[in-house]
Amino acid sequence: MAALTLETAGESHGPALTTLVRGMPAGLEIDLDLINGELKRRQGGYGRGGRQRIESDAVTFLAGVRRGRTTGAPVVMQIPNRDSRLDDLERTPPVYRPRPGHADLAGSVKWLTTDCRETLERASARETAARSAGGALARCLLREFGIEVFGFVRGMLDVQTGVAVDEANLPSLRAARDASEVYCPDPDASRAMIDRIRQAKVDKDTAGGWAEVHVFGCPIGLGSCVHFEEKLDGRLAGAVMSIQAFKAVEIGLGRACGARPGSQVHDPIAFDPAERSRPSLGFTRVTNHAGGLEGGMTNGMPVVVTGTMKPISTLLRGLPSVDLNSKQPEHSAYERSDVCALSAASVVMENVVAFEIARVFRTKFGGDSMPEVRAGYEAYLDLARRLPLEKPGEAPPMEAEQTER
Ligand code: EPS
Repeated sequence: MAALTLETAGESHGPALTTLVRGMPAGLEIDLDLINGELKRRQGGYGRGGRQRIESDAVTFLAGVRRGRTTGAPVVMQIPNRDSRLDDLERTPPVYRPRPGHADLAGSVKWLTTDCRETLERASARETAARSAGGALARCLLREFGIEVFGFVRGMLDVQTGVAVDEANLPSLRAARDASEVYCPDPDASRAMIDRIRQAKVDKDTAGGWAEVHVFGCPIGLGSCVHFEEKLDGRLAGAVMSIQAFKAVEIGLGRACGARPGSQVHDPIAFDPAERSRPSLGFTRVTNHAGGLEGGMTNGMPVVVTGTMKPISTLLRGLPSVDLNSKQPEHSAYERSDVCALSAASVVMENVVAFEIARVFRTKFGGDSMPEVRAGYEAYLDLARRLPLEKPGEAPPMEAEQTER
């Protein structure tokens, strides 16, 4: 078994985007509708620009899938760019006036050029289509084990929804979110956000905000408390922070932890035998300030991650900058862009979070094929339910436990 990894490649106006996922077990059924559905959602959201009317994202599998199932070999997916014009100088002229907030300045110096075009094509959030495809593929695996991921827009500027998310109201929340043009399950907040985006457009300005992702059904113990690079909170923070334009990531209570004493932060532990058959093994909490993660591992509560997206750095009215050739003051260049891409970013976030959960899931349960993964998963939960084991490190005989039940 290879570790689950994700790589993407492709320029915004190149011929195609490519996704490479290694480490998927053989025999996983691919839900193409799920993957393409996520790509479609990522293209939408109120405030997107003209590019999305040109593109119609869908994946083609180039390797690793046969007759709708993974083979165990690396999976390669491709998403074509309809607006492919990288080599057309007239349509992609040089850009010498970097946009504050964009990768333009740092990237141009990095690649020793004064043409920001090189950077903007490489740094573009178009790449997130490829990353979302990888995450959606990972969701096909998670779903087999009852792990569900839900992302939405929590707020923008002065608008915040107080909507509560739990497993029981997931279907209705999903329906409400999917009926909202800004992917927020609260209709009043959605209307207010649309107003803010409209106003930003009138002002030739842009808007960001907050997206939130909840993961339900993770077994206790995914991640690590002994290998820093395997800590799930760290992996999630890295994955979310690496989405274009994200400036902050919080787990559970996040920043607010700093303003409370320990007694008002940590989630008291209880045990409910009626919940024993669930992946949380019967351990319950009334609060979930930890956002489902303690010591870098899942603790049986839903994983809750919030990401802050800054407003898009391409403003129609421009911002003070300099010409990289003359070093003289200039207004930053305008390139076709979005006024607000927060809704799309919430879809990306949902899928990158899913990928990180699938990654630690694969690490814990191993196996080369789906039956082996399933056996590993079930054996672990079975042992965990039998705790305390008779001798440390040893499982009690199956029969004894079965009669006890
Ligand atoms: C982006 C600018 C716009 C966005 C693009 C990200 O593209 P273009 O410059 O082609 O108009 O629409 O996002 C996508 C193309 C996408 O699929 O998400 C940028 O500057 O990052």
